[in-house]
Amino acid sequence: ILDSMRGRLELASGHLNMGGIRAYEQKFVNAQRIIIVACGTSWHAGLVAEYLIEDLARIPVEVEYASEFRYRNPIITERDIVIAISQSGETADTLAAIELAKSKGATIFGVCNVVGSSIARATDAGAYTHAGPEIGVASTKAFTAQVTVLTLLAMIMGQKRGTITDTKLRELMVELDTIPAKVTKALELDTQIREIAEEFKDATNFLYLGRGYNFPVALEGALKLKEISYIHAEGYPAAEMKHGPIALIDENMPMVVIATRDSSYEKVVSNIQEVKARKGRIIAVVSEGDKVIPAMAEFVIEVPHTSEVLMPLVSVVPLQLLSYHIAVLRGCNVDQPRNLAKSVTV
Ligand code: F1P
Repeated sequence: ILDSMRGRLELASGHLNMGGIRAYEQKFVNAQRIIIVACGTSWHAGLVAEYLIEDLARIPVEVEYASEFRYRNPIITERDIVIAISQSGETADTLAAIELAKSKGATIFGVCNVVGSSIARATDAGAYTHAGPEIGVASTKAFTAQVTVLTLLAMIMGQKRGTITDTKLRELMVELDTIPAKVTKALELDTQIREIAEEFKDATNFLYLGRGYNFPVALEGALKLKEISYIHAEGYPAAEMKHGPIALIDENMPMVVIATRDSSYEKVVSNIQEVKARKGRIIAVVSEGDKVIPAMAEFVIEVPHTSEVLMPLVSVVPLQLLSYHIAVLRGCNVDQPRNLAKSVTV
């Protein structure tokens, strides 16, 4: 697992199909808006991309469920770029969203894993994630590879549009190189996370909270748990908790809070206090060396620190491991979860 994770990050950052991006460089630079279409885990990678592109390239982004896109009458123009993200490259809803956007004259950029797949062929240009085939049905390594590619894309767009400085770009490039080692360290948390899984394997519900770049990670953590362990789980932006989900918190509710040190850290700390006051069982994912949250949470998972822009690449790993161990302890087949198809082609 470690080798393939290291390998895929190197591949994604080293052999990105830059030709695909370069050919459409001016379109990207002048884009009025970017619409991202995807399903499931790929949609969560799209949400991370929304933060990245708006932050680094200052282009407005909309992230759409491909499965819903065509059922309204979306406004799409020739000046829009549509980014379609898919691990399998065969997801029928994503293909249908691409066809609709194409018919309105938008430029379609694909982020796919499988060379020659239907989605890759339907797009005008694209970047392959080269993450190798997913062994199981549920996407895991596809997510980190997609986010890596989308990070590079946002950095390139930011550079071309002059919305990030050369110094900032260089800093991010240097930091990106440290990510494989940080992911390796996160994977080494395996034994600790298995112990946490033992504690929660009989839970019937889970809540996941995150803010900023960690909000899509919360959604992805909840989806992984649902997909492979069949436990009901929901992810929310941490601040949304007060607007409803707070009613669910009691001494039986496990709450996974992704609380790494970033610009919203203090706010997340106060969310944890609110959960604690209602006796929720807190499993916190924090940056290494955090002194505040370990005094409040029942379980603490320390991940290597990295800047918030790159944090999803690291913070998702313990959540994937948690879902994996809970599923295995419940006797679920993690590679072939019930009712799930590798490619959703209808
Ligand atoms: C999308 C997706 C996956 C999920 C499962 C079903 O697939 O929802 O995220 O884990 O495999 O399909 P894709 O378009 O990324 O191949």
